[in-house]
Amino acid sequence: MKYKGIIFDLDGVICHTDEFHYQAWKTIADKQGIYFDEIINNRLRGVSRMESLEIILERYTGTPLTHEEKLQMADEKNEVYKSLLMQMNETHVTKMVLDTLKDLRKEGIQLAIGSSSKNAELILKQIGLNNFFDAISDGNNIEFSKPHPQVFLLAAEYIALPPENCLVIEDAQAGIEAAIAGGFDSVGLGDWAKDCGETYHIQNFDEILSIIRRKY
Ligand code: B16
Ligand code: MG
Repeated sequence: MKYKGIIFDLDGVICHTDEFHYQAWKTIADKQGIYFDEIINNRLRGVSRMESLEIILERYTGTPLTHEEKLQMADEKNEVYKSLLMQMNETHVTKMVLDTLKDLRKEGIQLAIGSSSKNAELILKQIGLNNFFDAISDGNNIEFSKPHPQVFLLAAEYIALPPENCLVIEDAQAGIEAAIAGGFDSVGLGDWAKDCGETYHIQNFDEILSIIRRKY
């Protein structure tokens, strides 16, 4: 098999937290009187927290904010977001995702997480997958976030495989770009990671199995 390891993005691939991100950013934006909607929220997929804030601030018209004020807004958003994450539990992972992960494990594939989120460990704990993956590379161990490839390169290093033997699964354009920049083949899952250079495109998570089992 060509792929000996799979690096999964977390938000939008293993589980869905975009609604929580939206609600948390909306709380902050409303407080500051900044226009924010679901369309702008779609631009935040896979993008780091501070870069997300900069996208939201494109609509800000008040006096220029200092770096400290921006950090405070991002911290405030994160507190709201973390309290929303408390609603998550095992039911936030679909049976299809769980069954596919178990089947991939049976195939002897190394399974890693490559997420921009600094809350990846908390999310994995909430959904009951904190002890499942062989390695976790997330927003806490990187200097540069997607579309920079660092998070995936570190994940590959953690599972001791070169990029050419790993497959990256992503739901966002920034993630596909990061995979390409790191020399990884990639799978775009769903409508937000389509026609952006992905090696394969799928609509359902279990289609990963047929890609992995393909003869090259
Ligand atoms: P946090 P992923 C990303 O996770 C989210 O898609 C993105 O919307 C979020 O801004 C980013 O994590 C940072 O998250 O504020 O929790 O550190 O898709 O790379 O798993
Ligand atoms: Mg994602």
